[in-house]
Amino acid sequence: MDAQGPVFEYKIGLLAPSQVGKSTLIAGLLTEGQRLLNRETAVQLTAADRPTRNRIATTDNLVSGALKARVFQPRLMPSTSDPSWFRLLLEPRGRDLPIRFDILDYPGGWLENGGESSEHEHKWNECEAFLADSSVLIVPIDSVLLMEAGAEHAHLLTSQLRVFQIKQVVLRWAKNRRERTGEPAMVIFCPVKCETYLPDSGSLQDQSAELRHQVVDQFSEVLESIREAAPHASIRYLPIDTYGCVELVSARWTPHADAPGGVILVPKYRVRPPGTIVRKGLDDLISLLCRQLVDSARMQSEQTTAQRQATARHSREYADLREGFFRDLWLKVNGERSRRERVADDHQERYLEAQETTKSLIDVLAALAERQHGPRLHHLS
Ligand SMILES: Nc1nc2c(ncn2[C@@H]2O[C@H](COP(=O)(O)OP(=O)(O)O)[C@@H](O)[C@H]2O)c(=O)[nH]1
Ligand SMILES: [Mg+2]
Repeated sequence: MDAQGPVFEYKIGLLAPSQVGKSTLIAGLLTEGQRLLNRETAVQLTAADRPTRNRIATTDNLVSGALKARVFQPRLMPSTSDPSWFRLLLEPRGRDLPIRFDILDYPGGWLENGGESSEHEHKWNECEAFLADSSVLIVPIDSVLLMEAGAEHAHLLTSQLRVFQIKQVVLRWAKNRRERTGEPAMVIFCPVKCETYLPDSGSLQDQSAELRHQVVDQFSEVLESIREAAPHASIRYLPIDTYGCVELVSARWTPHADAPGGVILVPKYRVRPPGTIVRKGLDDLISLLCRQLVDSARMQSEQTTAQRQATARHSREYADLREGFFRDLWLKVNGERSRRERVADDHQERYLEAQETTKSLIDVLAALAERQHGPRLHHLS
């Protein structure tokens, strides 16, 4: 908290190798967040700075344009080349009470092998520190890879999903969280590119159970590590379509020198007319994040309120303290008594401010809690 009012800040980390859909997911999060929150609830979501606004606009234009032109290629988005921080503000309407969350995007290749140069390695170390310190970890998972690998290539899945690398980061995060049990701790497993497998995106077949089974199977050791190292952490499963209006036509294994096993799975899509984005699951992701972060802000604010209440009581007692006739007279004459009273008034005011903040956050939580989540969200612990 500072002089301009309370600012609550949280970190959100994404964990996925390259080309899974991290950058698209972040851009979709703000676009969808604005649509959802501006319509439904007592809070609004905005980009906190210009770089965030610009990056989201670029991604949104690129994706919408390609879909309108019906040219959807799997490698449409330019690869992320540097770490970038997306800063979003969640604000209760009409109140100066911003909750800021920073989302880190980085080249997925760094998670795979730490980068190719010492400069990359240095930057990746910074990213790892951010990830370890995040309140929430989102793990986007390539559904096409999980579902279309086929028996012949099934043995490549674990290495292509980079399960080991993800487990390393998650372990460090979990140990960190265990030391700070008063802070939020949540991991969300988000299969992406799952338009073809879930019936609510227009797919004729329902393979949602199989998709979930595959995720739990492939990431079972990661799940175990979290439960062991940070038992208080919540684990959620939430499949997401960032496009929704595309359909998988085929997926073929093609030679690729850098990939584990020397091959990658290349999907081909068809755009469903009229080519407008129908995002799925992102609304639940936003609700999850908002509730988790507002709830943490509430806990933090309650602590501050309690501390300030104690301070206010203490300074009031000191201001009212009688120290004997002559001493009291002296305190009055030299202005010390009124100085103590001013301090006590000041502390009382700061206490009331914190109490007001807590109350506002509780109101926001109540508003957020009214929204029911969709059928895609599941608890994994
Ligand atoms: N079908 C489908 N493709 C997606 C989805 N999200 C991302 N993609 C594709 O995956 C590619 C990689 O996405 P990107 O966000 O750049 O991944 P990053 O490397 O993890 O940041 C993009 O070019 C998109 O074509 C999705 O929800 N559905
Ligand atoms: Mg990227």
